[in-house]
Amino acid sequence: MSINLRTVYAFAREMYPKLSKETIQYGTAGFRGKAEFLDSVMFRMGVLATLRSRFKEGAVIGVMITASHNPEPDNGVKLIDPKGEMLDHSWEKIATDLANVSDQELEQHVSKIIKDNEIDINSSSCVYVGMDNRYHSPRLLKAVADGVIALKGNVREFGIVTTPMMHFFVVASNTKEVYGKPTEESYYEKLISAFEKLRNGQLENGKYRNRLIFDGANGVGARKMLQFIKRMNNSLDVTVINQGIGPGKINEECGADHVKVQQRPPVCMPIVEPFTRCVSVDGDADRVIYFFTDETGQFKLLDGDRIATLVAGYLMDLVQSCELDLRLGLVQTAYANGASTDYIVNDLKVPVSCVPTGVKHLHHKALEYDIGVYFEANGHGTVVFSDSAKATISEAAKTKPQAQTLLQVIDLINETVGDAISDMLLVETILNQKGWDVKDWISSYTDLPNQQLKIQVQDRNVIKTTDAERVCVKPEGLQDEINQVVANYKRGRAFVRPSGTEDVVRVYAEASTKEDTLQLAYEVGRLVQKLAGGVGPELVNPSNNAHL
Ligand code: NG1
Ligand code: ZN
Repeated sequence: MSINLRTVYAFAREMYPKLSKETIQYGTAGFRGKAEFLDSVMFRMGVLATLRSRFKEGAVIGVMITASHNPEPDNGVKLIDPKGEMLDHSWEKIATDLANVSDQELEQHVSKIIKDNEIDINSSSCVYVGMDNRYHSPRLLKAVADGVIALKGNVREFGIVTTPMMHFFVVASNTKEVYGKPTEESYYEKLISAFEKLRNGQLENGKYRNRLIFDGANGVGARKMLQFIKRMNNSLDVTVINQGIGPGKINEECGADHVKVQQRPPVCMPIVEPFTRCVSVDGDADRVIYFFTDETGQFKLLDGDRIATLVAGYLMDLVQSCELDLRLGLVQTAYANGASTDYIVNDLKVPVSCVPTGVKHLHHKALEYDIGVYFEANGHGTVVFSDSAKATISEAAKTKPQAQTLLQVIDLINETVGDAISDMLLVETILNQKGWDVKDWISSYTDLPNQQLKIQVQDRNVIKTTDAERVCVKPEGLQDEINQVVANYKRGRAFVRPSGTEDVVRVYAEASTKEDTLQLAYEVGRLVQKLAGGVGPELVNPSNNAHL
């Protein structure tokens, strides 16, 4: 095989010219932005994925085209490393530089990446590409594929899939199919078979009912949930809403992010009995949250923290009942509700760590435990089991039925990344086994009221943080002012950080009452506007006082 890097330049110039001069960054979950400016980025990520595959001696690298929970006009791309992890941090800068060089510099730049990383450009490579159901995704997928072809790499297209399915396919292939086959059918088969074994024909138990509303966010999750339902032997009674076949747009007034941040149900909710379990996933189905309304019609949220505590408590019980010596730990971010952290430490007595936002950070930390449970409050998370934990559990399963259950639970979990549908099936399994309804689940602890704000600033990168984003070190003085404000509120906590997926600074606040929380978020938001170059409209004071 002889590869001429001129081809890369020719492709780029003729088909994927770089239209935007604005710098684009590989952020919390890859590149994101308005779809019309992403063609050149996608082409270059096809090139990069091929180089990465060659760097990894021909292992499969995944490319997922999605903007997850962002609005419909946005799209994005993230790379998946051979073990199913997000692209290694050391290559994020390479990705950012490659996405930003001019078309004229491209050939030389690719040649430099090859040289710096000692890549054998003539070796074999394989890239898997998948996309969400945004209308611009097929065009962008072709750009990625052309990037691979420009370097004479092998590309396999999976069409419309969820993000976690892509991670599954990559791991399946790189483990020589020990994890499953890299096909959609094998993915369904693995999860459904584990779920149905764990149910063992018991559809209802105690206060657990089999019925569920599933909000698909008009995204990929809706389509794939319908596929699950077709293949399941009525083991769950699921009604899918926001299926993405009507006029509704992806994530608009629906989906996990909307429900979590707005703290209200999605559009198109049918009338259901109070306390019916409802689930919302995001546009690419890697996040899941639960919600319900009580007998007075009040909306109640069961977010990623709730799922994490439910799962950790359940796994802890199983491990203890099998008398296994395994270290179980839980990983959260600063967005975790303070009440959930207290509950984990004081009641569950499970070690907990806090890491910066972004599942790559959570995943890495979770790998330090034998059994690592990680969830972002927004519902993105999973459980990872070390190889030695798996071996210990397999050994115990020869004599202990609880260890057999644990093995089936491992099969039900998509360990490669947060997977909304797999997580949901796990929650359903746990609630069924415990005989719990949502009232039982929510009563384990009481969430502190919390509020998030998005603040527009001139340049969000003026904000620098430390201590898992809980402390802001720049602009100077901002943290001191935040501390002074927070001190006025009972159980008050607040922090600010630049978003890695949107051009905003995020503010998080919690306190003992809803009113205090809104006021605290407002006051911190105003501080960001004042000290970090706010450009947006003035925030509205929730207590309707004059400006602070
Ligand atoms: P940013 O925009 O960096 O806050 C958001 C989520 C992350 C993660 C990424 C990737 C919040 C507060 N932030 O990141 O947790 O899920 O998107 O999708 O929910
Ligand atoms: Zn997502």
